[in-house]
Amino acid sequence: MTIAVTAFKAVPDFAKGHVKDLRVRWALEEAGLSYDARLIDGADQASDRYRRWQPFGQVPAYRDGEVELFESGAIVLHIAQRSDALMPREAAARARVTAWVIAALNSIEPYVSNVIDLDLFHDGEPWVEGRRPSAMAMLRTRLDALAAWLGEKDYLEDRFTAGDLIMTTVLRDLRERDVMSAFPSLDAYRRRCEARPAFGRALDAQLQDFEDDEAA
Ligand SMILES: N[C@@H](CCC(=O)N[C@@H](CS)C(=O)NCC(=O)O)C(=O)O
Repeated sequence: MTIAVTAFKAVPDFAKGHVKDLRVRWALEEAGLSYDARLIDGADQASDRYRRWQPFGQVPAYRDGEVELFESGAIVLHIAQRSDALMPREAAARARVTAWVIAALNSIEPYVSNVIDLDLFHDGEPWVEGRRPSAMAMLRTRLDALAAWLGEKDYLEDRFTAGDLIMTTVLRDLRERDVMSAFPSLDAYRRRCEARPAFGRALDAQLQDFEDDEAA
């Protein structure tokens, strides 16, 4: 059975290249697995049929011959468990990949999202001025710790894994915001991971689907 991944037909420009199906597309590209992108719109999101696949109506959802899944982290871990390209074979090393996937989603992403939320969705609202300094301070604390862990290493562990894949997608959501200039090693890490050919193919595929929809 061909692997299916859901993605949006259309999004605002600021979201292009940042929609979370990118994580799954990237993992599949690293693993050398082909897939069909199932493009959905608002009506699909709200439908009972789609909610049975993705309870929150979000993208991505994923299906292969074995499982039906939602949550990008769970999907990427599922793919990683089947691919040496994303996870080593040794049990202790595999457990650490899981830890880094969860760290990216649970210990870094909420603080990135707080700042993105203020800048993209509440820009100019009067309360933002009071909230932004503490959101930035918390984000910087987490990025400091991440940079300290990374040190001189190329990757979070001793090779590229699904943990780096998810962490990169979290960090790139900061886009070129000033905060990243204070963390040159993290910025270089993000760029190193984004330079992987599999990332390029995944990004191109997401952007191409939006272009095709606009041309239709
Ligand atoms: N925790 C979910 C989050 C998925 C998510 O936020 N998807 C966004 C697109 S990047 C979405 O579908 N937004 C529309 C909505 O929430 O209704 C995951 O990682 O899969």
